[in-house]
Amino acid sequence: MSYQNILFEITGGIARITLNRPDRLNSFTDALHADLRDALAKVRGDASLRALLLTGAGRGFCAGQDLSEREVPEGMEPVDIGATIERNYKPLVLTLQALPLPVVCAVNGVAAGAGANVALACDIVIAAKSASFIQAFCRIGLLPDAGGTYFLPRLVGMARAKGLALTGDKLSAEQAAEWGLIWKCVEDAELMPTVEALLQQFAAAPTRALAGAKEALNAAANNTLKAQLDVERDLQQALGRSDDFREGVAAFRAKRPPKFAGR
Ligand code: T3D
Repeated sequence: MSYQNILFEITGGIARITLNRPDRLNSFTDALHADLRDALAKVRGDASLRALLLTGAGRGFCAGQDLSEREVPEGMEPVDIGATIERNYKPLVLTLQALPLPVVCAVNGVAAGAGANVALACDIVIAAKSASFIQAFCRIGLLPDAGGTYFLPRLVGMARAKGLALTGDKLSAEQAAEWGLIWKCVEDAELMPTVEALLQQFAAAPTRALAGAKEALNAAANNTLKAQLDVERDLQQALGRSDDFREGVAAFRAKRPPKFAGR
């Protein structure tokens, strides 16, 4: 599957998307968003998939919006960025959150602006030690978007969220892992082997159970305990009828490793 701005491949039940504008640190253009939208629609439509990887080509993960698309010549009206957020960033973040499989983000280098927050919209974020996270918005007169004001306080608490958003300071990958912003920080050379091992683990996992856990945890952000117990009951009820649950119990009873089909 060939695109101008991303690499996209599917092998062994795993979809892999690589943002591919390395000379511009994989910043988002309208064209890149269109490629991503198309690839993610394919992922959504393929029930055989067990995991998705998002990463970047070259030395950066993603530097957010390509600012060359936002320069306003004297006397011209600025781009309506409410409209571009509605068209591009909002559906991207909502799609990553709603996909019924684990989305792993391998942050291979700097993640700035919407690039940082799209990473945070993924389920498991693993960063190379040399990577960093920058809420760069305040440096150019904007506020964190692409879900930044939602994810940051939930992940690291309000004090750190405000510190990051109001200073635009660079946060190292190591500090991000210590703060709980991301799952893990690993040596640069270990990034792709670590991510690949996790993708293989997910490809053999009970995919519906992982999707259920993801859905329930995402719902918990805004639920009361009672509502959340209802969410767990309903999702678990469906999982109780799945082939993978039957197999999991049978394998446990037979003292053998389970062989999950992902349904
Ligand atoms: O607009 C809407 O629709 C609303 C949504 C907004 C979402 C947003 O993301 S707003 C925030 C946009 N992003 C930024 O403000 C970050 C801009 N980039 C940087 O601050 C720095 O590039 C980094 C801190 C990320 C990395 O710095 P460094 O020193 O490692 O690299 P560099 O030299 O600055 O960048 C390398 C090249 O990429 C360079 O081009 P050149 O000089 O080699 O020709 C640079 O201009 C280009 N580049 C980096 N980021 C962007 C970019 N070009 C266009 N847009 C970028 N965002």
